[in-house]
Amino acid sequence: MNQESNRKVILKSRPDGYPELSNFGLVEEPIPQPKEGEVLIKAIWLSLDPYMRGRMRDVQSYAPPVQLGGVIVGGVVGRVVEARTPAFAVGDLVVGPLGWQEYATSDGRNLLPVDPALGPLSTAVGILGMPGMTAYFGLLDVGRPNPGDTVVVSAASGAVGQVVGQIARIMGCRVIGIAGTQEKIDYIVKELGFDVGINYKTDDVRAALASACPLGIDVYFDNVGGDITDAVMENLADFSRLVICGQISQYNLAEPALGPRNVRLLTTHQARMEGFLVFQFTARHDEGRRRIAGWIREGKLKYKEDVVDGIENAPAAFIGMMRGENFGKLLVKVSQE
Ligand code: NAP
Ligand code: FER
Repeated sequence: MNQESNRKVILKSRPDGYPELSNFGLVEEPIPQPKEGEVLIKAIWLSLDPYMRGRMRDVQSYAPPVQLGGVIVGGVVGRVVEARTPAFAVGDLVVGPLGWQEYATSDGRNLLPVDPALGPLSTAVGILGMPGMTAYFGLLDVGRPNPGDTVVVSAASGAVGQVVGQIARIMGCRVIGIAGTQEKIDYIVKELGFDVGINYKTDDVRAALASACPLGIDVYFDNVGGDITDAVMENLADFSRLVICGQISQYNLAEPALGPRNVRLLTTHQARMEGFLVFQFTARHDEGRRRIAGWIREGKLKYKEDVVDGIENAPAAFIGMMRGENFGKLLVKVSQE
């Protein structure tokens, strides 16, 4: 590779349904020069996350869409390689929304320091970063599990789901995970200690939930939506909490699917359904990070990462995640630490 260039992945066209390689472009440009007051950062780890699919649509949500020809958004752990501000020094490790590229400049306002003592650098965009905070605050603050509760989580082996299930176990809950392959089911049950795993591609999810949750489901942490969520709603306990974290089964549909079709069951069970964004808890992320790092140190919490090498492979890896091909937190290793 030519060390004097910056390779970046841009949005060439907006996906119609599932994203395809032709929606992405790889361009090579000179490394950007930091202005006075800015730093230049060399990316080490790029996080690939489902929310990026939403930003590829021409729709305003909590954030604006990626422009055609623009670099795709993404969280990055990197190292400061040039500093034109006293606020940073060359060698500093930082995390921020720097996008799918090898180098980026920043005025520092969107950067946070990374403490390498808390864990490997990659965890700053994984279990100690956005997905870990999503699991921690979504489960504890929105789901409010009590000891002895039955907790169900979908996309259970993924970046968020694997953490949700393990924290629920730490809180003294029974945990049922739903995932898409036997290998993922074996992992969450045998390695992570989930009580039951349900393979939604081969099992009858309704029947499996009814048999695994005879007293009903107290907390559902929803990462997927669609028919899995309908099946959960048919097995609720009274006063249950449905945490709407994500709806990945809907992200690649040209038209949204009908549903949920049984909202009346929220009335029957006096249940509460609540959406949340990880950012609403930003002021408390240090608390989440400290507790998660503590559980990892005590051996109570494990995490699995799925690493792809090279920025040029980010599009294929992202497309794969939308099809369930990732196994754990999906990361791109952009350069050596
Ligand atoms: P992930 O679980 O590591 O990867 C996505 C997984 O979703 C895939 O591996 C696949 O696993 C599953 N999946 C894909 N298509 C599916 C379908 N049609 N039906 C059922 N499962 C499907 O991703 P993540 O980063 O942890 O994100 C999980 C969810 O959390 C996403 O919905 C995401 O949007 C949401 N999220 C929300 C927030 C927030 O602030 N609210 C923050 C972060 C993430 P299987 O093989 O098991 O199908
Ligand atoms: C995500 C899915 C959806 C996410 C954010 C959203 C931060 C927000 C969607 C919207 O505002 O429409 O994984 O992660």
